[in-house]
Amino acid sequence: MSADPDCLFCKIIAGEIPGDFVHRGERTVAFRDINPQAPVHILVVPRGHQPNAAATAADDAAAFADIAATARAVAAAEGYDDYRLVFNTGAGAGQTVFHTHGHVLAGRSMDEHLA
Ligand code: D5M
Repeated sequence: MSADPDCLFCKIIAGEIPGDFVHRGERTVAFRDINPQAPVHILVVPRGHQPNAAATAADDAAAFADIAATARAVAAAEGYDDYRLVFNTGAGAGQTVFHTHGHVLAGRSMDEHLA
C-alpha cells in the first residue's frame, strides 16, 4: 500500500510518530484524536495514502466500506451505537491533515456542533 514519507498519518501508521491506537486492521487503523471534540473522538484511517475522502471515493471506493465498518466497530467498543462519522474534505471544508480519515464522534448530543 502506498505511503507518503511527508504525511503525518502515514508516519503514525508506520510507528514513526506515536498514536493512541484503538484498532490496527489489515486495511484501516484507528487512533484517538489528539484534540478531542467529544468524549469519544477517534480517527479512522485507511492504511493506503490518499489525500482526502474525494480521492478515496474516486480511486478506492471499497476503502469507504472498510472505514464505515471500522467506525461502527470502534464506536461499539467504546459503548456507543449512536455516533457521527465526519469527513472534512479539502482545506475549504476544514481539512488539516491530507490523508483520508473519518472522525468518529460520540458521547454527547449529536445536535451540537462537533467537528
Ligand atoms: O482533522 C485532522 C485531525 O487530526 C484533527 O482533529 C487533529 C488530529 N491530529 C493532528 N495530529 C494528530 C496526532 N499526532 N495524533 C492524533 N490526532 C492528530 P481534519 O479533518 O484534517 O481537520
